[in-house]
Amino acid sequence: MMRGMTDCILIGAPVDSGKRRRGCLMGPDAYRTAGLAEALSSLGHGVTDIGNVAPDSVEVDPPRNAAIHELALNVGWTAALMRAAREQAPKGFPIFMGGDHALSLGTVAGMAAHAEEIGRPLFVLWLDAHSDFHTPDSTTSGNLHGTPLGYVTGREGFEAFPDLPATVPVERVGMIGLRSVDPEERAALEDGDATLVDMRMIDEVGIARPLSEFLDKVQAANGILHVSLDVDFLDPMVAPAVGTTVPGGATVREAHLAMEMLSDSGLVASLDLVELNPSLDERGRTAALMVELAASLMGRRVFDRPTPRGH
Ligand code: 4U7
Ligand code: MN
Ligand code: MN
Ligand code: MN
Repeated sequence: MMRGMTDCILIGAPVDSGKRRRGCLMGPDAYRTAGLAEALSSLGHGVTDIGNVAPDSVEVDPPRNAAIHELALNVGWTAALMRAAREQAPKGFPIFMGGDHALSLGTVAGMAAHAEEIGRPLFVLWLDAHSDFHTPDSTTSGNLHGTPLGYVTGREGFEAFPDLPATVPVERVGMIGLRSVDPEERAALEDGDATLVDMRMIDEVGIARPLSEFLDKVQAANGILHVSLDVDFLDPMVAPAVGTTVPGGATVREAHLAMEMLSDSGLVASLDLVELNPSLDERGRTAALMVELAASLMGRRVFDRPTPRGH
């Protein structure tokens, strides 16, 4: 799916409604400035930047949970991005330039619809400090960037949002990098069969083994994989441009290895780059690192060498 030349479709998703701290709306232009398109075309890929998506304007009933922030705007983004993903996925490899993680309510739902249309199961890899498995009823912060996996896996409480064309059963979700999981999320995850890889596991066995086990599952099911990369997957020392910093994150080396293995797998069909807040960056270093990681995922290599077996 990704070896060789790919038609990359860059889609700006300047979603800033998934949390209270503003700034992620500048993300798409920060990726453009950091040279995402050029990095991909230098690898031999075709690149089309279709510009930014705008949210639908919708009206909603007041939420049951009074803490919820910007419900209508998030619903509008979800509808618009679901449509964009579904339209673009048949034409190439969509890269959604966020925007906060609320954008993934739409992109993953749209990719799930696309996967169903081509008759293959969609798997989702969530590279994030957080599990983002809340529902609008369970979130205490009221920030909907903490809910996309709750939505796409079909948890209850999303009546205000568009009906899902296809759900992603939780056993097709892998979360890697976990170090901040709220009690309600943990209880709900313990009932399901998601692949859960916390930082302790990465410290104990490395990132390669659990990732390759998850990729084996995708391969065995003839699935396609959507990757959602939250800046806070990375350690805040190397990726400061994020509102929700959690210490003890992935290193540059772990993140690069993950990207290279994903590239080798040939299973990845689409990518979200989320939570970059350029107003918190230091001389563009986080945007530059995210571009480097995207390039590795799309085939950049020092030498071509697969991961040794047994890892
Ligand atoms: B992100 C949180 F309470 N769980 O619900 C919440 F810890 O997209 C954080 O991963 C959510 O950055 C983080 O607000 C969402 C919190
Ligand atoms: Mn997230
Ligand atoms: Mn996060
Ligand atoms: Mn975050």
